Amino acid sequence: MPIRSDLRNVAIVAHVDHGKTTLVDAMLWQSGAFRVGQTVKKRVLDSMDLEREKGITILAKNTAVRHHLPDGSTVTINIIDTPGHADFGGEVERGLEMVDGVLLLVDASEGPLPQTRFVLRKALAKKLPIVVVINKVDRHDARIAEVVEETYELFLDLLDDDNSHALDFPVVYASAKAGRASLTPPGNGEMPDSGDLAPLFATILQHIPAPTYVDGAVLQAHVTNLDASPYLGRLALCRIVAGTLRRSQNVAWCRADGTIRTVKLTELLMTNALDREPAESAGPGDIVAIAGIPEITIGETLSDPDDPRPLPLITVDEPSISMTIGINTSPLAGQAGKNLTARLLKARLDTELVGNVSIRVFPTERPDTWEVQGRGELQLAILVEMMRRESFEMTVGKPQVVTRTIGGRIHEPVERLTIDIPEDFVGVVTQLLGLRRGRLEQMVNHGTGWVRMEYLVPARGLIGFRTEFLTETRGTGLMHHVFETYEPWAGDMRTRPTGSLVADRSGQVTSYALFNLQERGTMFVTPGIEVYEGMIVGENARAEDMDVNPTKEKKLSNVRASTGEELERLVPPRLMNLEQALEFCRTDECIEVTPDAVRMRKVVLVRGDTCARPGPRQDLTVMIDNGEGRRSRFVIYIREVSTQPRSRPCGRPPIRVCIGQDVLVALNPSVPSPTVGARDGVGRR
Ligand SMILES: Nc1nc2c(ncn2[C@@H]2O[C@H](COP(=O)(O)OP(=O)(O)OP(=O)(O)O)[C@@H](O)[C@H]2O)c(=O)[nH]1
Ligand SMILES: [Mg+2]
Repeated sequence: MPIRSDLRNVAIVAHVDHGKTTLVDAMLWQSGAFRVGQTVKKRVLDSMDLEREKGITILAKNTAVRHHLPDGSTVTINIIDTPGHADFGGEVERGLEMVDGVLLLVDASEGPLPQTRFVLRKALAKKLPIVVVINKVDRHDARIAEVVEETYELFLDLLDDDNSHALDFPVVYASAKAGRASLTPPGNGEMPDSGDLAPLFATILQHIPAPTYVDGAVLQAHVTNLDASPYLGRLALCRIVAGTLRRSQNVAWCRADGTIRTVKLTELLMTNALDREPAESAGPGDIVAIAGIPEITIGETLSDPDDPRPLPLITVDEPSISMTIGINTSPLAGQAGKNLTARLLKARLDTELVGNVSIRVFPTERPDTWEVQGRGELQLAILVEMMRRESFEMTVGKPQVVTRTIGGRIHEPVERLTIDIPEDFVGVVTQLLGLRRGRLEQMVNHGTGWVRMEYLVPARGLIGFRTEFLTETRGTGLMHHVFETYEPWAGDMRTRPTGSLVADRSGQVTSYALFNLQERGTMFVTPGIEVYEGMIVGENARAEDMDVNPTKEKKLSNVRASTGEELERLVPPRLMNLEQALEFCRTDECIEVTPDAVRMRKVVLVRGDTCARPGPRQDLTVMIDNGEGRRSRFVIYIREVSTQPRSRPCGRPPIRVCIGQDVLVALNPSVPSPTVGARDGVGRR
């Protein structure tokens, strides 16, 4: 078969922060993409605002470097930079569709971590050749030989007999930051012996195969990513699998739903460093961007109109976390954002679906709320954050795991969690994870005072775990997790041990009220801000919720007193960002997100002591009194309602309710306790 010896397509994959984007920078510099002295931002491919803010890659991006060989010829290397965070794993899976080999980066100090395992598994499943790059060899705590050993072990763990040849992977040692690489291991913390990345380029050319093709084959181009240009509209990024694609050509657009239409391309672009440049034609193996088909989506194929041959659609792992996104229903709605209606919200979620293959959107019982499923909390939080910046206002529900019924039993997602902590904290962390039904898989003591533990934990247990983990390890612990498998429902699990302080009226927070309330727990609000009934203003030190009045004013009297002392003693509030709020809230709580505020609130805001009239599938919040004055708030969702005639004057039929996921309680109105009072405002006595 003929090959495109002037071309290589390679993806860079790794765990988060192991230096992928930095390595792409170094490769661009070395190949002369920038002028000497030109100011180029660090991690130039992380071009989105949120990416620069958070310092992580969110979307996979491609670039092309021209590598000059000693004989004067040039090889184009298309590089796909992928995100390392587990929540964006869908981007990696898609990126692998475009390439013929991968660079697997491993941090010389941290070694392989959960996402290294995930991406390696995906690359091996596609039978892609792998070049291992041990990066950051300059780190003072580098342990190069051990990390190479651990990488071999990871390969052994993931390989089966028929692909054991993948063990012969080449290893390159690099410092992406310094733009240097070598084929022999440098000393720990020292620089690679070569002054530049030449050994890395040589290894890529030698080990990553050039694309092959069949002469005269029918055109097949696979759409693997989308982008937009202000002038050309939607761009589809395609890998040409076979044949030749020409500018302004008519192609058969083989759609995801099976239909085929002939369309005319308006533009054909090829990447050069950071720019896309117009091209006349592109051949097999090339990665191109095309314009002219506004509704094209990922996974579709462009083919020959006379003989269309669609390629298989791209499949990625199923989502494991879901949350609801609906219009803002709080009393303060409409004050900050411009996009408020359900129609706009739905349209925005639909656009997200087009470019983001790893999320799903489903309708709920409410016409103004949708269930959005994704890979993890961060992915969903980023979506909400982006919408917020586009002037949307929303109500966001607590993240939940996506369960599945397998063989008649409910199964839940389980994550592989890797933790690095100082030895002293092994006890507390074991205890924390025990409560969350974690199973210890492996524990390694590096002998440096740090311990690495590997757990399998139900994903449910990790929602809200990070804050507690950081508190318990005094901020020193590191944790990473990635989806592993589905397992039978593990049973009940303890969630947040504390209750909420809930505002019982609307108004402005006063420092006088806060001064009295701060003894009860941690406050989330500062004096002067607007609150409403049902809004969460703090965390109660006790387990139950408490209604409080944060707007109380000091009674004025004729006696002069200094208030200065009180102001000084006001404890600074804990101001929560979106991710912290998502971790904090419980099932009967949700979050109001507007362009300028994140407020936590109860799902049902107004408390009324009314009798419940259960309608079909109606959620309600009840207060259950334990008889000693302690009241707990539950959200109940009615699974079954008896159809008995209403004989009693109160007309309360016995209802079977399901609290949370799996506790079934029969509430019989003839039994005086527990007292049930609904907060949903229906069915007044
Ligand atoms: N000491 C040292 N630091 C490095 C090296 N390469 C990258 N870093 C640092 O590692 C951090 C993460 O680098 P990135 O390039 O953003 O990592 P990434 O793999 O692209 O991260 P994600 O895309 O978020 O997964 C940055 O602070 C870099 O400066 C290296 O060779 N040596
Ligand atoms: Mg990156």
